[in-house]
Amino acid sequence: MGSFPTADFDLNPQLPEIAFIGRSNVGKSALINATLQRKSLARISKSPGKTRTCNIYRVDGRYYLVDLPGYGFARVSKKERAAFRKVLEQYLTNRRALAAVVWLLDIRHDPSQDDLAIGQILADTDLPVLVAVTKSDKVRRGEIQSRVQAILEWIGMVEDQCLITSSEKKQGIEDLRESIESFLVTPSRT
Ligand SMILES: Nc1nc2c(ncn2[C@@H]2O[C@H](COP(=O)(O)OP(=O)(O)OP(=O)(O)O)[C@@H](O)[C@H]2O)c(=O)[nH]1
Ligand SMILES: [Mg+2]
Repeated sequence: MGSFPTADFDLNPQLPEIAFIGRSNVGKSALINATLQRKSLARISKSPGKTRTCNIYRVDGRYYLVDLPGYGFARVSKKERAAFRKVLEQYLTNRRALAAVVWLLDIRHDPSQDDLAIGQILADTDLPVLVAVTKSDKVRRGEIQSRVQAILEWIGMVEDQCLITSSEKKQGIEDLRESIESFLVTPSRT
C-alpha cells in the first residue's frame, strides 16, 4: 500500500490497476474498504474532500485498487478542483497498467457537470467502465430502480455496465469483486 500526491506513481511490482473514481463524498473509500473486507484500510471521511492523494492497495499480490481524489467538491478552491481534475484526466488517459475504472455515482443525485465531464473523458478512452451506484440504503427500496434508470440515462450507459451498491449494508460487494476479477482476465492496455 502506498500514498502518492500525483498520478504518475511507480508501483513495484507492476500489476493491473483498478481505479475508483467519483465525486468527493460519493463513497469511494468506503466501497474500497467493503471490497477489501477490511475496515479502516482506505481512509473514510466524515468531512468530504479527505482523499487528496492517490491511495493504492495491493490485493492478493495480483492487482492494485487505486483510490483517487474525489472531484467536484465545492468547498475547495477552483484552482484545487482543476488540479484534482487534471490528476484524474492524466491518469485515465495515460496510465498503461489501468485495467478498468469503477465510476461511482450517488443514487440520490443526478450526475453533476463534473460527473458528465468525467464521463466524456471515460468515453474518450477505451477503458472498461463499471458504474457503481452508491449508497442504495439511502433511498427507499421502491425508488432504487427508477433512480438507477435516471442516472444511467444521464450518463448514456446501460444496466449491464452498472452495479447497485451499499457499503453500509454490504450490498453489491460480491458482484463488484466478481466484476473486478473479470476485468483482470483481459487487461485493456498492457
Ligand atoms: N449510508 C451510507 N453512507 C455511506 C455509504 N458509503 C459511504 N458513506 C458515507 O459517505 C461519506 C463519504 O464516504 P467516503 O468513502 O469517505 O467518500 P469518498 O468518495 O472516499 O470521499 P473523498 O475521499 O472525499 O473523495 C462517509 O460519511 C461515509 O460513511 C453507503 O453505502 N451508505
Ligand atoms: Mg475517499
